[in-house]
Amino acid sequence: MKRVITYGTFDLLHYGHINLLRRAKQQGDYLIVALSTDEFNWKYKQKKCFFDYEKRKHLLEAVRYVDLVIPEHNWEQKFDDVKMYHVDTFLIGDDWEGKFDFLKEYCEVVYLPRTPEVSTTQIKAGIKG
Ligand code: C2G
Repeated sequence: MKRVITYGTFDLLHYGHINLLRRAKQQGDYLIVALSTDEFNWKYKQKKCFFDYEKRKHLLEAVRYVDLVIPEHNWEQKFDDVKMYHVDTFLIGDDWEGKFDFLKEYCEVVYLPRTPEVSTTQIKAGIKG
C-alpha cells in the first residue's frame, strides 16, 4: 500500500484544495492530510482561519480522497510523520517548490501545480464584499 501525506490549512475548502487532494490520492492508495491547527496557523503562518480546526477536519474527512486527518502542530513534525506513518510520498502545491526537499532522503517529494485562479484569501475578500 502506497501512502501519501500532504499538509495544509484548507480553510474555506475550495476546488483548488480538492484538485490537490484528488491528484495526491492518484499518487498512491492511502492519503493522510496533516491539517494545520489553529495555534500553528496563528503563531507560525499568521493565518486566522474562518473555520476552526474541528470544522476544517470535519470537512476534509468528508472528502472521498482523504483517508486520515492528523494535526499539524509545527514545521518540524514532517520527519516524524513520514516515519511514524510509513509514508512513501510527501506531496504539496508548487507554491512550496523546493522548501521540503530535505525529506527526499526519507520519501519521494512531489510538488504539484496549484489551481491558479482560486484562493481562500480571494474568497474571504469576496465575502467582505
Ligand atoms: N492549493 C492549490 N491550489 C490553490 C490553493 C491551494 O493547489 N488554489 C494547495 C496548496 O498548494 C497546498 C494545499 O492546497 O498544497 C493547501 O493549501 P493551504 O491551506 O494554503 O496550505 P498552506 O497554508 O500552504 O500550508 O507545512 C505546510 C503548510 O501547512 C502548508
